Amino acid sequence: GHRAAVLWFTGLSGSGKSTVARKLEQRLYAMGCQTMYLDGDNVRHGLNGDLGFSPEDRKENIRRVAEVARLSFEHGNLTLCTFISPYRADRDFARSLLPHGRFVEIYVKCDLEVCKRRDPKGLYARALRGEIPEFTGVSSPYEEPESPEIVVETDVQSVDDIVNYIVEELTRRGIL
Ligand code: GGZ
Repeated sequence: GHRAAVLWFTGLSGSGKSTVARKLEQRLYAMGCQTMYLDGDNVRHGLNGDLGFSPEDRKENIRRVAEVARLSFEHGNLTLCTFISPYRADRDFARSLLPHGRFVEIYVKCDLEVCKRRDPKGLYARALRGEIPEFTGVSSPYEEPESPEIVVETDVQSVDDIVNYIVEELTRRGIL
């Protein structure tokens, strides 16, 4: 069993948020946990298809998904959210919707140069050519978390090690 919680992954594009969250969700499912997964790229094609990447639109993007995460939490799910969520104030808003201890901020740390090198969708290359305005890390800021519950480093640790570490931390925190 598990206690409901929101696992909020934040980090640069290409940092590995979705890779880690997908692996973790598989692991949680195998443990018998009831999960829900909200992903930036996905949500932006549907629910938030009307939003772009200005600071105001990112704020609204996070506001809506934070509300959906709250509903999912209230339903009893371990809710995984992967959004760049570059602004501290927006992440703190998401945190404010949940009871103390039930919002777990996971900073998926990865050197910007490594993200640019990975560039799985070629977005950094396009952004560097000036073809994508307000691209996080290139022409739009990323505010690092100041006191996240969990920090993982995808340019240092393997995905399996990271998933094991998160499971340990969630256990230590009484969520698993
Ligand atoms: C950042 C952008 C941008 C701009 C498109 N800036 O790596 P991806 O491709 O698959 O995931 C990124 C996704 C970011 O959406 P989020 O909802 O997570 O962003 S935020 O929390 O800041 O609202 C990236 C793609 O959309 N993408 N344009 N300008 N990422």
